[in-house]
Amino acid sequence: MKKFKFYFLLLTAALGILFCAPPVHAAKLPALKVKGAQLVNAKGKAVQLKGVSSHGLSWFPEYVNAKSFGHMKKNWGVNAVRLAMYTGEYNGYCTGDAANQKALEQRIHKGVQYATQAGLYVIIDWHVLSDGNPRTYEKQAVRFFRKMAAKYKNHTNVLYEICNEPNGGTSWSDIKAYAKKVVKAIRAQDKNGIILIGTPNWSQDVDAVAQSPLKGYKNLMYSLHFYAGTHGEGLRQKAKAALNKKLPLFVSEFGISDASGNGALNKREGKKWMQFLKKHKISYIGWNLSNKQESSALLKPACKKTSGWKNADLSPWGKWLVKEMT
Ligand code: IDC
Repeated sequence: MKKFKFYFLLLTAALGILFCAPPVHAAKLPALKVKGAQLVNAKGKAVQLKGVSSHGLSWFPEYVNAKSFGHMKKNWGVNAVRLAMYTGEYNGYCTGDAANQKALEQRIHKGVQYATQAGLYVIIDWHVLSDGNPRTYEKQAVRFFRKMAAKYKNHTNVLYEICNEPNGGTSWSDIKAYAKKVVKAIRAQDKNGIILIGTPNWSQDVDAVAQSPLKGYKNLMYSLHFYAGTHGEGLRQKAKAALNKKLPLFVSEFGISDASGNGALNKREGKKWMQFLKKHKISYIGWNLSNKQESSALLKPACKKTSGWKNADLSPWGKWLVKEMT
């Protein structure tokens, strides 16, 4: 009788462990930090993030799903994704209504969840573009990032990108003033998360930023964006000048089409850029995961799948980028 009771207890305990144990989460990704100009892991080893950006979350939300993120991790060699949330145009966070704002936040939360499950780093991108100067929606940005940082301070895989591409003549001193406020709000919650700061002139004038980067905070990096159909050696010279001053750079968006996101691909210049990024171990994120009829879309317009793509589903740019990353 006693023996029976013992085995019964053993069996229930085993079943309990099997069925009631908390769900298994993807292993926590190592926290990142910035050492000198380099992104590194806790052991100080250089880390190069490689990945793709969503198109605008209001335009193409369907690609933010668990299967697509899992597929890209397994088959495309990505270790990061970027969630591009426009602030101005087309149901932007700051121009749409409250319901739209809520829906966008939900998409971000889902995106972070899928990225975490897939074992990917994920960038929350405040996609300033038609709004030009990030100060236009500064209050909203502070509120948004305070909320995000409170929620994700323990997520070692989340990076904050606080202004995609300041433009329209916005000066570094304006961006710097904005960044001070947003970084302060993030740091009040999240002491260590990596923060990417946009730079003047569509995130190109990193040389100007290197003259007077933000002081007093660690783990800050600066965005460098290029489209190889438009930008070549001249922009790499700016990047070199910034690196000489030890400015941490992060290519949070790039393409090999022209800067409009369309037009012919320049693969030759693209190769030069990839060599440059490899040499300096700079992280890069390709624009954009969609099937839009434009040459910077990674999928063919005829492809209706939102995950599980074959090589034949990829646009010429998609094929090129996947080959680079794998
Ligand atoms: C473009 C998209 C295009 C969309 C447009 C909205 O590719 O489908 O209609 O934005 O204005 C950037 C921006 C990025 C642009 C991209 C191509 O960060 O939002 O996407 N680009 O123009 N900087 C340089 C190029």
